[in-house]
Amino acid sequence: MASTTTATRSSSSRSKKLRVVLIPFFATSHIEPFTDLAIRLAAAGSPSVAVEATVAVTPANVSIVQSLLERHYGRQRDPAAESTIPVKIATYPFPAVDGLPGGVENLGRAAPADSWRIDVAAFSDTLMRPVQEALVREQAPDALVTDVHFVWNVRVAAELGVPCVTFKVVGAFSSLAMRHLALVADVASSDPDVAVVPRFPGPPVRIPRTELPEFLRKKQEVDYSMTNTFYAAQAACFGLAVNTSSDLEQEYCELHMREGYVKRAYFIGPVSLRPSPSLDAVGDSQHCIDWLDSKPARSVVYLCFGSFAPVSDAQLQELALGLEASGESFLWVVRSQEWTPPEGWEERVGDRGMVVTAWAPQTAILGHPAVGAFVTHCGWNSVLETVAAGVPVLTWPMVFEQFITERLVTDILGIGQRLWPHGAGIRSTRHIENEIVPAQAVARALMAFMCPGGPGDAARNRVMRLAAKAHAAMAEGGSSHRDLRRLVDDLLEARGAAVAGGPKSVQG
Ligand SMILES: *[C@@H]1O[C@H](CO)[C@@H](O)[C@H](O)[C@H]1NC(C)=O
Ligand SMILES: CC(=O)N[C@H]1CO[C@H](CO)[C@@H](O)[C@@H]1O
Repeated sequence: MASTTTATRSSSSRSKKLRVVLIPFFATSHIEPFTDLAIRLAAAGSPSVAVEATVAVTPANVSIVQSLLERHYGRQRDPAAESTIPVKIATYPFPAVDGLPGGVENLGRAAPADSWRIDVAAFSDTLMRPVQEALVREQAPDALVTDVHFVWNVRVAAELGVPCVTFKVVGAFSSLAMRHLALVADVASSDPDVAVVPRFPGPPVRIPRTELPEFLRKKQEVDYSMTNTFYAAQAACFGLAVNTSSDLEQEYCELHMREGYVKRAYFIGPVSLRPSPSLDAVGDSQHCIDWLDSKPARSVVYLCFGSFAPVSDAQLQELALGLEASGESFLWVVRSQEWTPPEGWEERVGDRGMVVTAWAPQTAILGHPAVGAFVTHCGWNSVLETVAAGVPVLTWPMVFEQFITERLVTDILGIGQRLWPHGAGIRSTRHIENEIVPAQAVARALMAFMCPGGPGDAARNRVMRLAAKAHAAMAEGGSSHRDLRRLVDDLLEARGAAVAGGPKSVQG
């Protein structure tokens, strides 16, 4: 009986519903923000128009979406209750990729030597388009939100006559710096080993070539027609949404529209102001918080290098010794299951340090008064989270665009410092080129940063001001809140236009 009622209700209210399908790239750092966007779009619906969002993933990654939904809506045991949740999950098959074992569908799961295969698959029209297109046609949504990799979705959406929005999980500064480095002739740099981001607002951004993402390091060899296709797709689609706020990256946000890179732009970050999830008191999580509770305010250094960060055992060793030598208290998230600390280290460090090898509740940790600094790889999600929490950072970038984001954090926003100073040694996006940061350098950087009245305090003042702005942007009437509403309104209007005029003719 209950199910009949539900079915009738949903078919009769079809016209009053905005159905959005969201398709993230195969990495946890993309799947989570996409899921969060789905939740926020659903919440932005009104009594007259319900928004139903479906996150489309491959089977092996369903659990990532599922656990976020459970954290947000609570665990639903009863299927009838589950059907009332406005965010759904749809799956499509991950194609067979040469060299990847079956079931490996996530950057964090692939062996380091294989992760490029996931990237190649994601950009492949022949591998990916058929499975995603079939899914989109079957779902027949009113709007599509796609990750930047899947350029064909813009065309698929046009064929269906629905708007397609690109959602970027990396901030405006880094993504535009990469765009300019790829496509604008680099004339400013006199040093062949250092790139200067061309035609960029703000102070000059200089980056040693070893610190650039792989596709930019190969500038000589790479065929940029692919990159052009990529940006052409962004220009052709309905609009661009970015997980940032105009307060945080104003000049760079404005550049999108000023340069005509996109038709519409929505800056909807930085973080969701949802009540922080009740820690499901699973051992480690609660244990971290209890341990932090026992420490004085701003006395603990928190270290975490994200869900995909290849750190060698030799580096972990130096880091451990550096933490020991610094005398500071620390909470350290180590992803490697195999690594064991140096002989006698745990005893010597005692209660001053805590090592977590499982998932750590980062938002709750950053929000804890005992945390005084964050040693971060500058992944965009971590940057947003530390800004929202008002915690200053020591930067230790590793891969992708993280070295670029570091410049925003240290040189533009001034909310932290490099852990390993400029000129101290070679840092690289290629694992094998990286020099090992020695223990003494780690100890020295932590002690200087944590010293009262030192650079850490100055950075804290700035990040606390940004935190206040971030919260204001997300609150009712703030810029990010308004942008999210505008996105929903624009999609509704586009749907209205499509219904009135029939599917748009396909261009190009
Ligand atoms: C934006 O990033 C923050 C920080 O990681 C994350 O909590 C939030 O879910 C993201 N929001 C969206 C809509 O992507
Ligand atoms: C099989 C596979 O790749 N699944 C992964 C999806 O992502 C989560 C989070 O990184 C992994 O735990 C799964 O193993």
